[in-house]
Amino acid sequence: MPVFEINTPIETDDPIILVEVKDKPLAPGRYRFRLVVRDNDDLLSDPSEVDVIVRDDRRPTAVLEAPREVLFGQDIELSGRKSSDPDPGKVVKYIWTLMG
Ligand SMILES: [Ca+2]
Repeated sequence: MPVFEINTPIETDDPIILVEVKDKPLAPGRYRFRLVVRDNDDLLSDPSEVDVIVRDDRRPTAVLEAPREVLFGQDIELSGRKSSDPDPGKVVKYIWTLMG
């Protein structure tokens, strides 16, 4: 299995890859993965990115959900409903920011 290193692309022919952590678990935090695909004409896609959160056992974890795309002029609903805090804690405030 390939081993992921920060900012080092791994190329596969398979559309699925497993990020194995059994020898080196990822510390709690947010990890961003990027996928670029290449076609048979050697053309590259724009990157698609997703954040994966390894949950902390004490601090709350924010999970922000939003549509990946909207039509021009359409409202955008953001949801923090999947945010959580390990028992017996609970999330009591949501703090939203529009980034540049
Ligand atoms: Ca807590």
